[in-house]
Amino acid sequence: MNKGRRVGCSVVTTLVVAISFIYAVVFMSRPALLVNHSNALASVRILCGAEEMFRSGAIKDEDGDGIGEYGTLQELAEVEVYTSSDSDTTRRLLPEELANGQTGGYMYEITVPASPDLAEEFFFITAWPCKYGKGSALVDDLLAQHGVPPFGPTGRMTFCADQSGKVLVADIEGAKGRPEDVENLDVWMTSEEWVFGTSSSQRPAASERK
Ligand SMILES: [Ca+2]
Repeated sequence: MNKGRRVGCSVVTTLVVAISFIYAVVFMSRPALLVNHSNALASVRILCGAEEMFRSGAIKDEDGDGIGEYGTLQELAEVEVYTSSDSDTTRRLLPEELANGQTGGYMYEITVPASPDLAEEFFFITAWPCKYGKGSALVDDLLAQHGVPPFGPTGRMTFCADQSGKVLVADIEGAKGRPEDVENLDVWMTSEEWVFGTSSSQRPAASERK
């Protein structure tokens, strides 16, 4: 009788642990993924601003026409700026991890046309999750504290932006964004639509989104 009760208690304890783990994975992890998404959106915006600074400063002007070209991530990463107008101290234009193309569970890539004429007008940024899914970054954080490699996804959404400065967001199963993909209005939302949850029927027409 006692043995049966102990077995019963063991089963209940196992169930409680399992339910707690599932709860942690499904619910508590969401804020962690939201943090990754939020950081990725902010980082794409930082890169858009860095591109405008890079171009307006004509840091790269391969055709020598006085009009700057947009830069790749590596070119942006090499730029140093003064910390203030009356200081000789400089810092990198981009945070080091972002300059390396991977931070906060996301990877980053900037594409610039090879032709200087076109590189004066166009760039394309994309950020995509290192590991796609809807699960837990929080659990990975906890495991990492005990030296266990991460196993869970780091993000769900892919982000894109171009010289317009508008950031588009979509769940494309972890793929990196491509310029030809962002034409698909059924998939991509503007960052404002994504953040505020605007329904597709309220989306602006294609011409207004460009
Ligand atoms: Ca030029």
